Amino acid sequence: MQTLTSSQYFIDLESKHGAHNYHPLPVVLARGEGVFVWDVEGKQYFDFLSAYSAVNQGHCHPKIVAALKNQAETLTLTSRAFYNDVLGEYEKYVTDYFGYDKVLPMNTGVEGGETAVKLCRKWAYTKKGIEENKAKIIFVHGNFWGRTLAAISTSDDPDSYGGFGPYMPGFERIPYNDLEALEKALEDPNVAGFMVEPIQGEAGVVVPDEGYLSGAYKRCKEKNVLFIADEVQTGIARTGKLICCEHENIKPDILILGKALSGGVFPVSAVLADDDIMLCIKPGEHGSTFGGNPLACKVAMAALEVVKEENLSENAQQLGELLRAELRRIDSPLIEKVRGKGLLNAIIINHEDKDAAWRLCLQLKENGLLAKPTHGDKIRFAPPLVITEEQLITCVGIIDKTVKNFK
Ligand code: IF1
Repeated sequence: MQTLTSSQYFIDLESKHGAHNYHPLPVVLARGEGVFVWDVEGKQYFDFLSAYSAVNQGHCHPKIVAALKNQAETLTLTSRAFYNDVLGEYEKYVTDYFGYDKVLPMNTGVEGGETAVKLCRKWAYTKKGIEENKAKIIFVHGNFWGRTLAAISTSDDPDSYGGFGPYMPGFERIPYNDLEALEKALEDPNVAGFMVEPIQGEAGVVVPDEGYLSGAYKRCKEKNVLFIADEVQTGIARTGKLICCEHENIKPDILILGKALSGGVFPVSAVLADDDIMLCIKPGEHGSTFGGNPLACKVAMAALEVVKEENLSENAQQLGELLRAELRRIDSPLIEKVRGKGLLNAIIINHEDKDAAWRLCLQLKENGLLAKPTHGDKIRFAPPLVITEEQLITCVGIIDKTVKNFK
């Protein structure tokens, strides 16, 4: 009888005891450091997914792990029933860092989105004077902001919303990257907010036209509608700026952060806004057990310090340009398009076999690079922002070789 490889052992365990709500690439990871991860058989890989842009600072960054360890031995959770000596320090740090009056700390990205939606509705009724329960928030086709019932109620992806109805009312969807469609939607006086990813991650790294974000922001301001930026995936230096909206010099009315806010060490998300919006939520109207816990706060401050100390935005900007240029030089009909900003990139695969992107990822894995397709024919290439030019060139070599040998 063939002995089980330890990878197969772990895959079988998950299949037997875990919900089947994912279809992972068949690799079992046991260790991560910087741009590298190792599987249980000890094979090393370049991580070109970065846990969907949660480990921008690289796996197990020593400074962030040290902050976690330190606080873990001191005070991990007080709940918000009491004060503690970390939350206020973090709130000052993160609001200064991003330039807002206030932060509402949460845990996961989707909780950040839910918080932003509630805040927008609250502002609509208490400040804009929209009739109670009539507030509308505009989303765009192809959006993805998580798996809660509100998040899937705005989705046009059957895999996301199918079989989970009934859906939450008060949401409208318009085409992405279409200012005319937004203008038309904004004619409705009950519109309170427009929530958008500056680059659509899950949809396959869809980059809107230059000027779309600033045009959308301007139109929202003209109609006293809140511009809500979901920067859970594009934020924290991923696209070559601290937040992606910076590429068009706009400051979102509500900014949602998650993922790399903690460097992938702990679930940390945040909603930032100025007082006229944030103070619409009163004591007891929103929160969460772990929201703003001392452990999360210390980890997030360390993760944000690393972004500045290691110039991760600049690195993402420069190496992103290099990566796209090098990918575009690969001479293969398999690569139909290369797109992205900073180190959030994707290639679109051109092949009659609908599983080509998946099979290419399996071969990339064999060649020591981990990536995963999104929406069938797109493969996201998003390494940790600490990658060096030399490592990036090595990875381009792996991608080139794999594409050239692909059957
Ligand atoms: C999974 C996708 C990416 C996000 C944006 C909010 C959230 C996400 C722009 C919610 C989360 C994650 C979810 C994760 C895989 C990953 C993902 F493929 F699911 F769609 F990145 F594209 N806004 N995206 O991308 O944050 O609640 O997950 O912390 O496995 O579902 P979360």
